[in-house]
Amino acid sequence: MSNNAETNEADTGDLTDGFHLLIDALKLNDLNTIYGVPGIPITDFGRMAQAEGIRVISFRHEQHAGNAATIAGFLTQKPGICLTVSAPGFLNGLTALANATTNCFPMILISGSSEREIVDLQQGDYEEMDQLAIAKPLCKAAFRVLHAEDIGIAVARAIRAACSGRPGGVYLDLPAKLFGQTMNVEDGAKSLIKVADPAPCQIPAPEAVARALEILGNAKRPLIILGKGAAYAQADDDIRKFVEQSGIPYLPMSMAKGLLPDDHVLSAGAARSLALKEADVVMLIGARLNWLLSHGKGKSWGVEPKKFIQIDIEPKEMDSNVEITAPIVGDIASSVAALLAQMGDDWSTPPAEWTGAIRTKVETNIERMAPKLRNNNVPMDYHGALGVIKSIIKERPDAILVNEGANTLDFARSIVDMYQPRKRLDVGTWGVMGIGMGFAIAAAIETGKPVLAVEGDSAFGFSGMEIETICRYNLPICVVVFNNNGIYRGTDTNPSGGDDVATTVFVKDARYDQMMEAFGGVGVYATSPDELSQAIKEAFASGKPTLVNAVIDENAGTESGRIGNLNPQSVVKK
Ligand code: OXT
Ligand code: ADP
Ligand code: MG
Repeated sequence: MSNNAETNEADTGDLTDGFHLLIDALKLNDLNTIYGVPGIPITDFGRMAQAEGIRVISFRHEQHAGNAATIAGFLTQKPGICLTVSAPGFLNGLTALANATTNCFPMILISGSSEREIVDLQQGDYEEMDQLAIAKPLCKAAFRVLHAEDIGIAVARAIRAACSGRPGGVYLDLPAKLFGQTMNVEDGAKSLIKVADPAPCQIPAPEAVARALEILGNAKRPLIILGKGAAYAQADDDIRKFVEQSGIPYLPMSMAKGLLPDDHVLSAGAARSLALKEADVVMLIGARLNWLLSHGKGKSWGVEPKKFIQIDIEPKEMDSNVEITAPIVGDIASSVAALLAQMGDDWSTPPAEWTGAIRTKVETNIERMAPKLRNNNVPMDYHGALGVIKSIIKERPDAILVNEGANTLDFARSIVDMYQPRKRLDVGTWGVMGIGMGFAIAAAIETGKPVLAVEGDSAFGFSGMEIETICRYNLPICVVVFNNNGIYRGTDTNPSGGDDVATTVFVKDARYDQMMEAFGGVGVYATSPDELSQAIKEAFASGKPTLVNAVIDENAGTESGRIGNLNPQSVVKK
């Protein structure tokens, strides 16, 4: 650390220091919100950032601050900033950093760290850890800054790494000593960089676009799959235009729901199995052929070989699971614009037999589900509870839906229609529990819209303490906990017959609503769909932090929701 004399001089304006250079570098790049947890060595940095007009949102645990930064990145295309203390705080933020990278969202984890000289000699410094080495494999890029004059460059590199190409997480390691280092104000200002064009367009090759259109145009049963990369790209109008002009049915991945409204005539969302099985040409736009799409092969893809077209900014994504016959490597906005430009007036929409078959299946599935959604059972089942949430989102399509759990997630995905882009935020590529409150907080802060977080009771438990954060910042968030007394179901029993409860079961009829009241928010105990509906509507109208404990039949769920098939089976019979 530099001495007090230098720090005082920094206040007079002759000198600046690491604290202020970092603040100025972030502000210069329009990064005006920080999500974090204070402590040594970044407490004063948080205070100074707040004093300088940055919004600093303090969490109860770094993982949720990190999740908030991650989803801020998805919503805004600017890297979300998470600030943590050294070693344990840094590690708490790491799950979110890795999750950001996995989901291709831009995020920067800035962590204070202990002194290099002591850490490198392993002499047992306060919170000693070689953080840079640990972060490296979990992010797109990791940088350590040792000199105040390099802060500008480091922030610029972090922004570029997070946003350009395939977006992802970046780690910035700032040893405590850096913050107090001083330099002349003018030189300091000159050392900062306003990043020009942080996510440069990647224009696809015209022949790649022509190849794709040729295959798509000749398909008998074409299908477009829209992924969260398409939602991230913010090319909403062109994507809609391309789908509509092509006349091709589309399947939205979970976080791409609402890119076109889910009740769009070309949506194949409610005919998922049929669409995947029967399509002969599949065009992926910002979606990977990972586990969520059964790697593009196997029984859910039917027997006939398919041709794949893929638009992705990451060339290495092509042929990762199956052959991609027509890769379009480029950013989605440029690629879709190029497709539209090259489509020509002679484009013929797919055979009515195909679009008709999809439509019929969609209508059958919707009709089959409709009566279940209208039930007013007590205790509620998933359909009854989500039926009212479906209606509420239809009335408030601008509201943001955060969703996690197993059954709570899977039922909500298929039941609750979305009407606008980037309004559904969920567990993403990893199926990770714990994103709930962090995502909800950032969604409220970044968009100013009402947020509805529909949470399994287990899922909620991962970030539940952050309802204090929600109350502290008085955010318009309504959390609905689907309380079925456990993970998947509340009915499991201990197979040994012993006194401990089953591994998946929680305290019966826990009152999550009272947790919210403890922090001054509104708590509601809802046993019927009508009560649930009323509680959410009141929360939206008042904008007050609310938690609705929605009592769900503990028998209603299934093991792992829709992905029970992923559980390994034992061959040992006991
Ligand atoms: O076409 P068909 O006929 O097949 O029908 C499909 C659609 O066409 C149709 N559909 C519709 N019908 C009518 N109307 C409409 N509008 C409509 N829309 C669609 O419905 C069906 C189904 O459609 P869907 O869902 O699109 O299709 P499908 O086949 O399911 O899609 C496949 C997938 C893979 C794309 C999809 O299932 C998917 O996206 N799945 C994601 C699953 C996921 O990520 N799950 C979370 C992880 S589970 C587990 O790991 C959990 N853990 C462990 C754990 C985790 N995850 N993380 C950490 C940090 N620690 C531990 C835990 C602890 S879950 C969990 C907690 C669970 O307990 P909770 O209390 O929180 O939750 P409850 O279960 O509620 O108790
Ligand atoms: P989903 O889970 O919805 O299927 P994925 O996260 O698997 O979506 O895939 C998103 C893909 O989108 C990633 O391969 C990523 O490289 C890509 N991507 C993200 N942003 C862009 C963009 N602006 N242009 C092109 N591709 C993008
Ligand atoms: Mg549950």
